[in-house]
Amino acid sequence: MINSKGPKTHFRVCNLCEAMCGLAIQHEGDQILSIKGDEKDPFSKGAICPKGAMMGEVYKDPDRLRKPLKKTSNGFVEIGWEEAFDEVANRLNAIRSSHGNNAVGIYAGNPSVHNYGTMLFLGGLKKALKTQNSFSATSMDQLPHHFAAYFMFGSGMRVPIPDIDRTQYMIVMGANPIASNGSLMTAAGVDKRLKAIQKRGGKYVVIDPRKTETSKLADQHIFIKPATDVYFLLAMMHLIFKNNSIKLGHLKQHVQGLDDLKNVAKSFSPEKVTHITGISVEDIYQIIEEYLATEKAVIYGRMGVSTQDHGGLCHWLINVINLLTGHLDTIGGSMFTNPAVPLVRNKKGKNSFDRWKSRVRGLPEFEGEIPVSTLAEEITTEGEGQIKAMVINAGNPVLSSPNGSQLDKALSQLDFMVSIDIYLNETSRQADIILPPTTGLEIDHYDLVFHALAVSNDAKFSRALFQPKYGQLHDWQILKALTKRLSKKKLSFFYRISTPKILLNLALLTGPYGKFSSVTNFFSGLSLRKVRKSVHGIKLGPLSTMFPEGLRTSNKKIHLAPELFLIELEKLNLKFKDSTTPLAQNSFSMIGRRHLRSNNSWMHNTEKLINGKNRCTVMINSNDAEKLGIKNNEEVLVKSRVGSIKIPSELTDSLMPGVISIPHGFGHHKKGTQLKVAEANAGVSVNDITDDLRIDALTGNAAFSGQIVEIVKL
Ligand SMILES: Nc1nc2c(c(=O)[nH]1)N[C@H]1C(S)=C(S)[C@@H](COP(=O)(O)OP(=O)(O)OC[C@H]3O[C@@H](n4cnc5c(=O)[nH]c(N)nc54)[C@H](O)[C@@H]3O)O[C@H]1N2
Ligand SMILES: Nc1nc2c(c(=O)[nH]1)N[C@H]1C(S)=C(S)[C@@H](COP(=O)(O)OP(=O)(O)OC[C@H]3O[C@@H](n4cnc5c(=O)[nH]c(N)nc54)[C@H](O)[C@@H]3O)O[C@H]1N2
Ligand code: SF4
Ligand SMILES: [Mo]
Repeated sequence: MINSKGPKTHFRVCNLCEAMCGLAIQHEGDQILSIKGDEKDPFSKGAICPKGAMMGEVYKDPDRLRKPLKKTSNGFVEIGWEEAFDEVANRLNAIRSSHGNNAVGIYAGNPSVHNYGTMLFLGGLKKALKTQNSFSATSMDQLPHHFAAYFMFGSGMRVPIPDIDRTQYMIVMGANPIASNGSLMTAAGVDKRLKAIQKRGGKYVVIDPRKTETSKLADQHIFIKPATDVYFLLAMMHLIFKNNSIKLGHLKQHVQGLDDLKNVAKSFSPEKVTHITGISVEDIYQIIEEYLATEKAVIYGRMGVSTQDHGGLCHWLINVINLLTGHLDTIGGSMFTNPAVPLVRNKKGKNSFDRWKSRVRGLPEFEGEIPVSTLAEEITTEGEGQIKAMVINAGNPVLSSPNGSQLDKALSQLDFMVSIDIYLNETSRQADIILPPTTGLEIDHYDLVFHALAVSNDAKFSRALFQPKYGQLHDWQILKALTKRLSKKKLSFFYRISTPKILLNLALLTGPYGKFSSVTNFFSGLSLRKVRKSVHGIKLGPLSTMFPEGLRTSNKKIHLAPELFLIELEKLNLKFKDSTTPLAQNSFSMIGRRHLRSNNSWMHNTEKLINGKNRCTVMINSNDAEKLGIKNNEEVLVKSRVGSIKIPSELTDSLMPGVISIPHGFGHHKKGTQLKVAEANAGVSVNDITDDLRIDALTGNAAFSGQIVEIVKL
């Protein structure tokens, strides 16, 4: 609550990315005077990045929507909330009655997981919709992590996190935490944490096709050809078995499938994989020797090894290698969190794989969702179960999903679309109704997801700094209002009275730190009241050993060699040649990149953040550019099967020869949006050339990295 008498400091956590930085916000009334890192936050210790400092800009942004919009023949007009909810419910219910439940699809974008209200109330809406056509950003992001966790440990949320604060040797593959601030490794101030490894005499090594911000500070950087990590990991496993370096430690009695693993890596010696990966035999031996010789060591793989052809195999192999060598569930290795609100429930989860398939391409469902790469075809392919309407929650898939321009066209063909979004942007412009929630400084917050993916166990609750104006509603209130209107069953009394705070309190009380006393019949321990009182956050302790108790497989064993993974590996084995055909001179393998001053597709509206140099460029290795006669900052055409974009070049020596890099989230020039992004910063969308047919065959995850594209000098 704000009190306008004199400056005050409000403490909260930044929910823009995964890092969970504590913020200290000085304000007078609703004037923000400064936003700094909260030095007293025991987790983030004062860390902040330029995005967190811009939360006030998002709050004030005049382009942000405050009232529901309805599309008319004269463009969008403001309408009241009740009218908007009724219109959405009537249209969706009519479509469901004539075409069935699957005719309504739902997509949840990235900010959904950064909002506890959405996390607690989106499930209800999905249940009410009863559709098999549920999509999210997960299947163009971290799906392989969940997939490997589900098949190996029995729960998709039992995802191992690198114990960065205690490790002595960290292999970073396909992640650039110094720009991204870390992912599936919530670690505010990650730069300091990486430097601390070096200060205590350890090392960190980066394996990446680009010498990134993270690589530049590393002890060693090794180039790898995009999407060939699986071969490097197989070579590691090959040597582990060959040298008999298996150390199962406390997990010895709790694994199955060790014998099945023995043979799989036989044909992948370092000598055999060197050409395909571009990593020298010496480098492969050196990395493996150092990793094996260090007691506290860990392999950490992220985006670059997730969104590529073999993302599923990569994350499985990373877990397997960490485990076989005594680096899983051990201090300084890859560990598991014990958050105050557990996402892994006590009982073994229900079967969550292949209960249905996507209609057109036949891809299996995983944890209730089908891959987002199939969304456009599910809308445009006629037949029973065709998607006729979409609910899009906090997502901008026109810019973020592969072959975004195809999806843009598909969305325009829908009978009805509703977006729950704070902007009229590239995706929501296709909606018939836009429902704009509060965001950022206007919401209470508790990181349900990222406490569960953090490098230590902590709890922190943030109160809203500003109360909603203009009759705005929170995300959860919008979701609840829609659920009430769309549910065919009578909703329980508890659901009707529940709020995020009630649910959070209950989850904390029944969680591992909330104690129930059978004497007093009362809960003691951690409650929402206690967490709220500690405005800087509460430390609950370091990561600790979780297995075998933490296993959720039915036989309480770790499944080292799940059948699906072995079958996929066998296919890889059959295709494997230890050489690659050289690419034509103007063909390149494409990767992405993130910049500290941008956040996927939607913070480009914050002028102060994005101003300055145009960051939407195609980076090309200087020698490659010279061969093609391309100069720095020259507009070139980049072409793929699905389309082409014109984009300025940025010559660099930081890219591996034969590789180009283009960031995603740009392309803000589309007609019909209400954004003020300056022309110079609007850029183009790389996802107009990424191919929706390129997926990781095992998981269905989008394969952005390693797509072959052509560069044409104009
Ligand atoms: N080529 C390529 N494509 C990629 C990636 C890549 O590396 N390369 N990365 C992928 C990854 S990892 C991800 S996570 C996806 C992201 O994909 P998306 O989630 O589809 O895209 P975002 O850019 O995060 O868009 C978020 C949307 O939510 C809205 N929003 C912001 N805050 C709120 C809020 O509080 N409430 C509501 N209701 N809406 C809000 C924004 O206005 C915006 O429209 O992109 C993926 N796409
Ligand atoms: N500033 C900023 N921070 C963000 C975001 C943002 O847009 N901007 N987005 C947030 C989101 S949604 C996510 S998911 C996280 C992602 O966080 P990270 O996982 O750290 O993702 P990236 O920064 O994209 O780093 C991926 C790295 O993989 C490398 N790479 C690409 N292909 C390959 C390959 O085939 N093999 C190997 N070994 N490496 C490869 C790239 O060069 C790049 O350095 O970041 C989050 N944080
Ligand atoms: S690193 Fe992430 S959590 Fe920290 S201030 Fe920046 S955007 Fe916010
Ligand atoms: Mo992401």
